[in-house]
Amino acid sequence: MSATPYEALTPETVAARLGDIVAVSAHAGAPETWQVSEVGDGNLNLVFIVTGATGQVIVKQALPYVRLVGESWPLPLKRAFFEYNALIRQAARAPGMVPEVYHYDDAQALVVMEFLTDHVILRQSLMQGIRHAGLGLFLGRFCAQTLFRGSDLSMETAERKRDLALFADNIELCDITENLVFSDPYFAAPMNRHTPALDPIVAMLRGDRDLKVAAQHLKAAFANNAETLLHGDLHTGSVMVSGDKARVIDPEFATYGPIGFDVGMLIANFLMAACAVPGHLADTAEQASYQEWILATAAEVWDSFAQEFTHLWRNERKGILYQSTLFEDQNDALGAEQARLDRLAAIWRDALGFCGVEMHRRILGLAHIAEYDQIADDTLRARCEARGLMLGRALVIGRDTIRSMADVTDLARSILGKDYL
Ligand code: SR1
Ligand code: MG
Repeated sequence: MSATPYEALTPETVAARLGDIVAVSAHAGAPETWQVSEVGDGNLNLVFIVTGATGQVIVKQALPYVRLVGESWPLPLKRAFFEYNALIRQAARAPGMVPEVYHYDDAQALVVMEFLTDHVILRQSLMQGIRHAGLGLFLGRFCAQTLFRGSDLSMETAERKRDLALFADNIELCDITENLVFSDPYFAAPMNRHTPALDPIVAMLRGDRDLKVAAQHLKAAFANNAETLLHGDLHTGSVMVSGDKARVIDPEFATYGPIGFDVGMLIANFLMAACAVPGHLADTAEQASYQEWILATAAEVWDSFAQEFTHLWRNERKGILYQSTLFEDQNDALGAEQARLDRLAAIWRDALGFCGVEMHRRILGLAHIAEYDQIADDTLRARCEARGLMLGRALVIGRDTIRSMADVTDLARSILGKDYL
């Protein structure tokens, strides 16, 4: 179908338009048997589940505009190209952690990929109070493997520079992040919205010069520090889970940026889920216990990231940075360890900052999260969101002095126990 000009699919046209692609029918069976439903609940794309006689596949197609807003906000189809290229790199760098790609069509801006049987979006699971064993471990390892192996710590530098140039063209999606995450929350940008009861806190945050400056320092790091290939939108809506199994999806925002960005965004989404627990679980003892599980999982993300990063540093450091020629080969393993600790400290500081701004933009900006939005009671929602805003601020402002995940979870516990309205 690549000769055909782009046309958005519908459930009715999927079989006619994809039925003769062997890579698809090999998984779903003969097109006459297909049943197709559109299930996209994200902000940008169409997502179809194709169920056939022999199996299921996912068809994800970019729309030429932002689905959340409509045709008034055009968005290039080439994001499918970046998603495809990111997925195949992640599959190589973190085997078994992302869906397998079966087929890519550039002209139709679509990727056909593995259907993850029985999996649900992690965000949904977190609203139901479900625990997933080993989730933090998995996500921390995913971050370390993709972020280390996409950087000059690991890659052959010519290949990294080619990838840097390739993903630098993901301009419009970077522009979304640059505006929606780092700038819009800190002034009354046209597409922003927030729960009205938060007005006094919002005014306080927008009048906080140190916070505004810090957010711009973080934006500078995101825009300028092309350290590694990021997932670029690693929140709990980009993770699918089934019991103790998990996969990471949706890397269409992939770009070269600072290692701490993915890690910080991910931790932010766990912290926000913890803030939103009173809006979803009725029993107060259950609320407290589930919040503890979420905080422990957030801590596990960082701990397992740092542990896997350390393993990769010691065993796979074959790029142009911190060469073993200068350290281990000179009988100076301690030098390599000192450098590793310095790098991890810099990633940690960045991650705390990115974590804080992500918490702000999901409450004050255009793109909110279901955990907050699905709390019907305005006052309860505002109470939960206020804690998220205050925790976000504490992380951004405190990123030089907060030393460990234990500090973060202590801070979170203290803020979860307060009422800011
Ligand atoms: C206009 S797109 C809004 C948000 O949706 C995506 O999932 C990204 O998080 C983006 O910032
Ligand atoms: Mg997405």
